[in-house]
Amino acid sequence: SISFTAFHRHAEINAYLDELAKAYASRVRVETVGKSYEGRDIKTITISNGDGKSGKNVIFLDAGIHAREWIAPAGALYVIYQLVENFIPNADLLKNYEWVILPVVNPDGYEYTHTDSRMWRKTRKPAGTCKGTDGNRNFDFHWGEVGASSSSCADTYKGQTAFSEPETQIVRDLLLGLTGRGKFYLTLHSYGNYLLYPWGWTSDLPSSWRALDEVAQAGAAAIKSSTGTKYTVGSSTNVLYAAAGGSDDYAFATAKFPISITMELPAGGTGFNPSTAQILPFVTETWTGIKAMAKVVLNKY
Ligand code: 0X9
Ligand code: ZN
Repeated sequence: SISFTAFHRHAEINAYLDELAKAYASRVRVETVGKSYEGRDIKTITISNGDGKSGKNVIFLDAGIHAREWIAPAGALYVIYQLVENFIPNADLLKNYEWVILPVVNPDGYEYTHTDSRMWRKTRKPAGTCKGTDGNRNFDFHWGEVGASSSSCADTYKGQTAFSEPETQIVRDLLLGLTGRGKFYLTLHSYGNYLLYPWGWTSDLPSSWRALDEVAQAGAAAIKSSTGTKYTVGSSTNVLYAAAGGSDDYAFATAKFPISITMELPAGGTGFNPSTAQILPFVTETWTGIKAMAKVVLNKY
């Protein structure tokens, strides 16, 4: 098991996934899907109900593309913990769906925020005079058109090319591999209590925006009634800002996930650094919202 009273290092997170793969071999598969720039193993966990049926629809969840947003990987771990170690009450969520979860997209940056610089956001690959690319500006959909910097020293650096980073290539390949089966892409960030859907690159709404809005509103309503926490729902551009090259737009437009949502978890009054006492309440209410969104998706697709 894993605790929700501390933020865990990347090696501990990978060890937890491997432990689950051993202990729950019939329902869990852990794969090393590639390596980060600095050579860390990037792992996914695929969770099923163990009925042996293949080709089910998929919910794909990732977190930690932004290094300093520590509550996001914690939220992904809580989803894993619930679906695997608390399977019976959550069995409906796995009846016709598999969940593929990548809890730390950017382990080099995540580790760097633990060892050197708490507010680091980007990957760690050298680029020009500075290090690191904003993974959420590096996807090849309207790449670099808006809300992204061309300066390698900026926090929102778009990268030397689209998909210049091994970490975004890994997410790209996972998403494209799920085209057709992939119905819900959810990417966890912090902070600000937002449930955001495409587009992030234009203020126009996609033609299917009502379906996106229905899912996001269900998440916000469930959280509101559980803890009173308010989430703002809308398109990324319209409720936050325009920023192209995000994983959410790519999953929606290119990998054809019909539902694609960015969830910005709460700050806890301390921005990217909630206290360890806030981890469990935050991830618990996040899970309430994720379950509500997943239920809409699995009834719809
Ligand atoms: O700017 C971002 O990448 C996200 N906010 S954060 O504070 N976590 O950095 C929002 C991304 C919304 N999606 C797109 N703009 N595509
Ligand atoms: Zn972020």
